[in-house]
Amino acid sequence: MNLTTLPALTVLSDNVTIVEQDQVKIVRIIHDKATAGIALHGGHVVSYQPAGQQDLIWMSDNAIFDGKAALRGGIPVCWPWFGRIAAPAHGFARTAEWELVEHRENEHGVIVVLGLQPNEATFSVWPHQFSARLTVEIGDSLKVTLECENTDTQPWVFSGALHTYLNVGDVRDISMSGMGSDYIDSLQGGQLVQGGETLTLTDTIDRIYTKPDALIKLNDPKLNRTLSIENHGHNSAVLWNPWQQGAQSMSDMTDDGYLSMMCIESTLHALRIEEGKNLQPGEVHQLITEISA
Ligand code: TA6
Repeated sequence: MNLTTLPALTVLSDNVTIVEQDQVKIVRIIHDKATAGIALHGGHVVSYQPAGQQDLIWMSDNAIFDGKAALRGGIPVCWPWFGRIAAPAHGFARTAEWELVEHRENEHGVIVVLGLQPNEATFSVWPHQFSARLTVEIGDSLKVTLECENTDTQPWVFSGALHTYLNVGDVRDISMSGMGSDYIDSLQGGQLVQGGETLTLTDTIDRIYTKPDALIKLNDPKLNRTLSIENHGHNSAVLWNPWQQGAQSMSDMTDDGYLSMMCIESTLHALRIEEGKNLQPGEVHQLITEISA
């Protein structure tokens, strides 16, 4: 996503400005190392472009920036659950309004921290006290840390994902490794399957890899680069591409949008809401993804 042409609404520092795409405010970072954008709507990274590279992050040409819908593309923050095990799908964090908490910069890059606190809307779908922080480190790599703290007096359970849409030259040409061989196939009713160690694609995929390495690699011959995706605090890696039929069914994706994206997600997966990770009062969990070319 090209953010450089948007006029600055607020200048926060030499490297950090606030811009607006339709109804969505975006923290824009322009630094010698990289340009990037993080929407306050959803705490959603919409772009990360290291100097001299094409964007590592894919955004749909038809993404809806109305300040209500979840953005199609970028890094949706799925929390406090992943998937359709409760409503709304993928939790409320990706459609909530996050607050800019702080920004810092030096010659190595910029760090932006957003925060999300409970309110009436979150409480109506998930009656728990929490504090969430999203730390986005922009430099030679993009590191995103979702930290959630149980500020309640009772334990609660959660799941989630950093649902990264990676920008690729042609999804039919890429190969991936490091996701392991065992996966739950969401397209086959949750069947457990054992696949190969390297993956190439010819059709739609929606898989929860249950024993991924910390480092997943995506080789992209068309863009002549290899992406590294290093995840922590997860229990699985979800790989998703809707392919043509899926893209056609989504109003916020162009029919051929699936060709230039691949989702590799740092995921804390749970089959049922009550099977999520338990967090005691005062306890903190970090879910991390770090992406570089
Ligand atoms: O992470 C994969 C997935 O859960 C798929 O099942 C697919 O539906 C995708 O996320 C997108 O979900 P969304 O709610 O953003 O349309």
